[in-house]
Amino acid sequence: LWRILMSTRIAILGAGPSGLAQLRAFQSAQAKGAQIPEIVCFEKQSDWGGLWNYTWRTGTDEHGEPVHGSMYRYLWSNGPKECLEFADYTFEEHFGRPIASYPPREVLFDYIKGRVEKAGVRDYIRFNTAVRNVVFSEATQKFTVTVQDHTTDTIYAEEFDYVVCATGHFSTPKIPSFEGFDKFGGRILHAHDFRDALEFKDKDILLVGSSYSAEDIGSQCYKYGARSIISCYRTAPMNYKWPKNWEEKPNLVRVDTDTAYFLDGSSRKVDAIILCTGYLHHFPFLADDLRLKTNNRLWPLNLYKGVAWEDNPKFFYIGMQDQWYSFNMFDAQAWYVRDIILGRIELPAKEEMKAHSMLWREKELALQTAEEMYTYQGDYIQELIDATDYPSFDIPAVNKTFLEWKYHKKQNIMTFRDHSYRSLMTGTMSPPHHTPWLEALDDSLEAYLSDKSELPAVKEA
Ligand code: FAD
Ligand code: NA7
Repeated sequence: LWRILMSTRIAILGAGPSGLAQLRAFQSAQAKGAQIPEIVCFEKQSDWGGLWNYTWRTGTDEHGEPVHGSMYRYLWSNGPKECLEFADYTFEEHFGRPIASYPPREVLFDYIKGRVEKAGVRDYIRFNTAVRNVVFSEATQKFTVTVQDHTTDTIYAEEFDYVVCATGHFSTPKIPSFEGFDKFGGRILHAHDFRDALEFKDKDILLVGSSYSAEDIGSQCYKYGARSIISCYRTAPMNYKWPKNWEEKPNLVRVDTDTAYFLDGSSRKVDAIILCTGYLHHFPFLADDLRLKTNNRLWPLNLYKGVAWEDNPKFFYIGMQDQWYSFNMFDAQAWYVRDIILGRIELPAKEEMKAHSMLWREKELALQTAEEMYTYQGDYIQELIDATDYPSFDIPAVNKTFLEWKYHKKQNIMTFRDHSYRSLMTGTMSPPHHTPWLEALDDSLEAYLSDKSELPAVKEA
């Protein structure tokens, strides 16, 4: 077995949180004395961290690649950090003390990097290297992975026994069109290309969509001084208690040069339209028989245990589900994939895998409330971590934290980030942040970690 493993090669596609989880999973087995196969991780950007690695760029990058980044300036965690904490590397370990519950992007980026720097896995990654093509040969039972190295501007191919696709699915925008878009005088952009809320200061903006991007980009624009905001929904309104200058309407029907018309017959002048209409699972570099085709949901089909490609279970996906849980779910998946590859977990026959997946799909179809949805994802994670040595953590308690988070959002969508929660890994209660989110305009790591409030000092009488 040892010899087989030593000559085995694994390709990991992408060095975002999911790909990094896969690297850390193998390194952790190695640290405990296991022999691990040869690993190559291909990352098209020049640094790791995936979406958390902020870029000002939109459209195409300096090499002509589609820009991966969908994150924007002033982005703060949209859920409590206590729900995404790594079970093997806590926030307290990283920052040396407890910190508040909703860190801005740069702080989470720092945390993600801290674990993999400690694990020493950077050398496995070939940066500036975009995956162009992945095919499997029945004859050799190997994958050929073709990549373009932008540093040397060369295209080359290598063979691998296993491939783990961790390229994310919140990067290729889903862009619907509406009547009159070709005549609208203002800017029309997708959330993927939104970068700085200050662009919309003193503007009247329209957001299409009613999920996380609409909620958060709208909140950003409100915070940084948009004059008015309309968000519109196709299926269901978000139904938060919005500030006075934010109105929620049924879906957009059409626009003309400066006005948007809605399903309820109303209309409003708007300066810009931001399509918060979600993303496509997009894998143009995969052969058709390896390509996951799904919408954004909790249980995409053809993935046994949410990770193993049932038609060819030497091919894996990490992080392809819609995400309530994020970082620790990618971990649970990565440890599970690692153990399949190391021969510690045996896969059942294809029919059995399919039947197991269908049970999860049926349960998914019955889900109605948010509470049922994150509990479902928690149950899934529990099933995975029960099978590996990933440190177990209190999933029912994480679910309870999600419930509190939901409640705080319902209470006040502009203040939910001022709340604190207890770490389920260390038991420590998070301190409150020094400045209410709505007043905290500086989102840098330094500002967040300092003790200094951004509120003007109150003069003593
Ligand atoms: P990604 O982070 O997308 O990383 C994928 C990596 O693959 C990237 O580095 C990319 O460059 C690389 N790649 C892609 N294609 C190729 C290729 N062809 N060749 C080589 N490399 C390639 N989650 C939270 O938990 N909390 C939040 O607050 C939160 N906010 C979010 C806000 C926004 C705007 C978005 C879009 C997502 C947010 N998320 C949040 C969810 C986010 O999906 C996860 O946190 C996490 O980034 C997913 O990790 P990933 O590794 O699966 O994908
Ligand atoms: P989501 O969560 O996939 O949501 C997409 C939203 O876009 C959802 O409200 C959809 O409405 C709406 N949508 C899609 N197509 C249309 C059209 N044609 N018309 C109107 N509305 C439409 O994507 P997000 O970008 O919000 O969130 C992605 C991640 O980013 C998330 O995990 C966060 O962590 C950050 P529907 O309900 O389908 O009718």
